[in-house]
Amino acid sequence: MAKLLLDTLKGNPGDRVPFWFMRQAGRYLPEYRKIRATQPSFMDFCYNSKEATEVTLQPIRRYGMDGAILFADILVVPDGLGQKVWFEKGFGPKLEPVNSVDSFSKLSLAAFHDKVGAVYETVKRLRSDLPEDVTLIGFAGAPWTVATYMIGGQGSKDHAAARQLGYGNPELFDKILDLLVDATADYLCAQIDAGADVVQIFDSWSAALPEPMFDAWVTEPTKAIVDKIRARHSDTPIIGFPRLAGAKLKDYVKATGVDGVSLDTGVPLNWAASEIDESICLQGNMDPHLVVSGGKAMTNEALRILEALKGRAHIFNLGHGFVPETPPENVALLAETIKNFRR
Ligand code: 1CP
Repeated sequence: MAKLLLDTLKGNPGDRVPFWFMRQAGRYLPEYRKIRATQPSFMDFCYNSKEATEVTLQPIRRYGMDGAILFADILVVPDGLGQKVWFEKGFGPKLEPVNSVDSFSKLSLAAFHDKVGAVYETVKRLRSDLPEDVTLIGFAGAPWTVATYMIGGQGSKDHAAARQLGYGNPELFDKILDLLVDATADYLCAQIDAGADVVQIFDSWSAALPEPMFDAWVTEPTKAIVDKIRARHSDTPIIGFPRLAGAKLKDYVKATGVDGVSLDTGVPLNWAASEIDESICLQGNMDPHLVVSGGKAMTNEALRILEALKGRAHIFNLGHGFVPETPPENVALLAETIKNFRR
């Protein structure tokens, strides 16, 4: 059976614009919160294949998205490398920082696939449980974004610890990025082997890096991952998401060789449509906060986005993930609006 989202990424769009939403599985859904409450910790939840499969399917049952994104987290990769990772209630992720030769020396690829194997099992289950026309999206964080957590030991606004290590100890910093390139490429290839149709690489914190650092820390590691995946799975489309990259987006797309690019909310669509090669599928880019208020303001904005990219290969999505306070009925109205639009 045809998969509209996968076909659109491969350059064969249909008469409807396919859609999925970042964080479509998550706290805005009561059925997600119910399962979340039964899990001892967030990392345990990511490695519980049965429940991870269930929460991946929940939004598809409600809204009929064209794509299902695997439920897991970008911090599964450092965990697989042997770094201690945990989530604190009301705070977010915490990691034992990797910021010295000594702490780096404890990381290794040796046990990686064993440690994260439950994620591959989730992908296999999804492959058999998903409706045949739904595209299964695997994902990982890009090395720079994952490194900001690994080095800082937690989320931060300015990623000071990672930037300062990158400037102050480039040798160690490059070793961290190189290890992440290898681990992430292997991890994504294993998701494809298990049944993922498409993979997305999230570089959520690529904003405001100086140009040479953006090239070295964002673009080059992503290109290395794309090349490694292509060598083993030449047919699997790859979506890049260099969030808030601004004008650097254009060169990122060219240099990395991604098949699709996810646009954050601030990217002007006319600019993207004219500056990014037509062979590249554009994904995005509704403001997730507009789905909190909903109504005509939301549906008009959805139609503006759909019209602006009419004629292009386009996957409708948000510019970033749903926030927890999103009313589920607004998501239903948004999904209907997109499904009823003809390109
Ligand atoms: O307890 C909970 O339910 C916590 C909420 C949550 C969820 C639902 C977290 C914690 N992670 C996830 C799942 C998740 N994370 C998915 C699953 C699929 C889906 O989109 O439905 C994906 C793709 C991610 C990716 C992810 N995790 C990113 C990249 C995308 C983005 O949002 O920018 C990042 C940065 C993370 C780190 C993360 N995970 C969770 C938190 C609270 C954070 C920290 C965010 C921060 O530093 O501000």
